[in-house]
Amino acid sequence: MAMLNFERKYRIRGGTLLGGDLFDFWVGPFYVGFFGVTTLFFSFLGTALILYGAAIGPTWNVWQINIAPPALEYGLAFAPLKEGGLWQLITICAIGAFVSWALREVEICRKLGMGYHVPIAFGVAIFAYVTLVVIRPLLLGAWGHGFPYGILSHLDWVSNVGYQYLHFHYNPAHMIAVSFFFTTTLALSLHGALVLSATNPKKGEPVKTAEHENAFFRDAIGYSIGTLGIHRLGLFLALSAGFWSAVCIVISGPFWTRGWPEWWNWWLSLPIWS
Ligand code: UQ1
Repeated sequence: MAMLNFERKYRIRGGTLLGGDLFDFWVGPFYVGFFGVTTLFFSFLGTALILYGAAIGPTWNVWQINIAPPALEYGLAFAPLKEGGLWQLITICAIGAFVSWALREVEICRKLGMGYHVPIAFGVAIFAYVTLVVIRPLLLGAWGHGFPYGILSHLDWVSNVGYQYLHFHYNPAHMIAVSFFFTTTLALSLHGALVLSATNPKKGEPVKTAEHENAFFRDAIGYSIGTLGIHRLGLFLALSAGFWSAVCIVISGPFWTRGWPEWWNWWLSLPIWS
C-alpha cells in the first residue's frame, strides 16, 4: 500500500479545538487546522523581523548577527523597535509559533484518539524557553534580562550570567538538570543500541524480539524495565532535564543573588555544629 493511501485512512474529520471545519484539511502530507495557520503566521512574521533586525545591524556574518533585548532601563515597558522592540516582537512571534505548533499537535492527537504525550513533552520545552525570556525577566523587573537572539551572543549571555553567580555548577537545580541530561543520553543510547542489536542479527538468523531484549538486561543487571517502561523512563528523564533547567535559571536572581558556591553555606550553618 502506498504511504499516502495508508495515511488517508487516518485523515478523519473533527477533533479541532478552534475553527471547527474551516481549517480542517490537509495540504499534501500536512494537516493544516486553525493552529497550522497561526503557526505559519507567527513563523513568517518572526523570521521577517529577524531578517529586518539583521539588515539594520552591523553584520551578515551568521555567527555574529545579534538581536538584543531592550536595555535594563526600559524595565517592563515596550521599547523602540531598534532598541530592543524587535526582540520583544520576535519573542511574541516565537511564543505564538511554539504554542500554535503544540496546539496543532493536540488537534492531531484528538483526531487519532491518541494520548497527549507529544504536545505535553513539547510544552515542557516551551516552558523552559518562556522561563528564560518571560518569567525570569518579569520576576527581575526588566525585559533586558532575557537572552539575546544570536548564535555567539546567546552563548556569551549564558557565560556572563553563569559567572554573575560565580560558579553556576554549584547551583543545586543545575546539578539535577545536568544529571537528568546525562541520564537521558545513557537511557537512549542503551535503548537504541538494544533495539538495533535485536533487529540486526547475523545474516540468515531471525530477527530477535522483546524476549531477547528483556533477557539481555536480566542477564546483565538482573532487571529489565520492559519495552513500554523504557519509553516511560525516557520521557520522564527528558522532561525532568528540561524542567530542572528552567528551575535552575529562574531561581538565579529572583531567589538567590549571591554566588552559587555560597549557597552551600547552609550546611555550615546547621545548628548541629555549635
Ligand atoms: C530495558 O530493560 C528494556 O526492556 C526490554 C528496553 O526495551 C527495549 C530498553 O531499551 C532498555 C535500555 C532496558 C534497560 C533499562 C533499564 C533501566 C534496566
